[in-house]
Amino acid sequence: MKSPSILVLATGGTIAGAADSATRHDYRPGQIGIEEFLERVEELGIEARLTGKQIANIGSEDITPAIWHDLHTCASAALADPECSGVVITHGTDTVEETAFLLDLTLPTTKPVVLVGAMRPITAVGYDGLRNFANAVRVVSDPEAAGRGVLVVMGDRVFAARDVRKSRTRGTDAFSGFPRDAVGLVTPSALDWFGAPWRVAGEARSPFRTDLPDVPVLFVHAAMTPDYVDRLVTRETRGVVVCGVGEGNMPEPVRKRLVELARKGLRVVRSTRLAEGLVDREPEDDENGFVAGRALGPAKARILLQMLIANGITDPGEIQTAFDKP
Ligand code: DAS
Repeated sequence: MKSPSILVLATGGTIAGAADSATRHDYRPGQIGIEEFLERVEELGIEARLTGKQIANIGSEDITPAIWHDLHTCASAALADPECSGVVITHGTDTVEETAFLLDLTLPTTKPVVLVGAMRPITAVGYDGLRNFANAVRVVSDPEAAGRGVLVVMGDRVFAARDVRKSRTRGTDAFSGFPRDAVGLVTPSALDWFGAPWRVAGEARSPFRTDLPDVPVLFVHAAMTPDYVDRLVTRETRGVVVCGVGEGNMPEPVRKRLVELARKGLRVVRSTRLAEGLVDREPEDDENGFVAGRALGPAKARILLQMLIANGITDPGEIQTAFDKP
């Protein structure tokens, strides 16, 4: 059987990061290029044809819509190429969930696309990047991976883009998922899926856009006053994601201010600052003109709201339908 042909798009992060010593805490992300990385991978004896392309070499805290555009363009071309089996994207772990979710919304699901990173730089004792990468190749090589949307592989676990979240600052088990935890378990030689593919339709959920509107996140805390809203919302702002307390709650004066703005056309999505849990619709949302973020945390809720507004979807009911979709 012909070995799979995989495009590897590199963006930097700790998986390509290095320090001056094996035991120092501080290091620099994005220090080696994709060619050098793939030379190291070659020593693993992976049975796949890997072609590398450097898209960026940054810490993922510096990711931009321009980088998302390049990733989307290259991944789309690869997915349309009959010779290509799928795409692996190397990425910093800090914002990998945002890039994965954005691509999950905007790429077709006909072939696997997997994002992968590392929690420890190349020079560190116990570098996890090569194992995570070998696992990612194992996932992309599996025909059963198609139809599961964009995936993230970290710490021998496979997560769906919509569920995945970086939930710890350190350690190789830094990722979790909500509402589903891992959808598969992987090692370089074994892969087990929990359940059947769920995105069988194949087409992208949303056209890709780079002209994303200003949609800030309002982090709610005790003793918050409405002037926080006024400092955040400018004339250009089209939506606000409320990173609320509990089930998307906020102080009454803040709610009142947001209702005034919602009546003038600002789109308001309620999410939660908690690590897990649904934010469901409440009867007042109709009256307020608000949208419930459901299972999406604030970072992903922001991306979905931006993508919807950029594509001309501004009716709160239609926005709610997009948030309700699993
Ligand atoms: N520096 C961070 C980043 O690039 C951390 C990481 O990759 O783990 O996201």
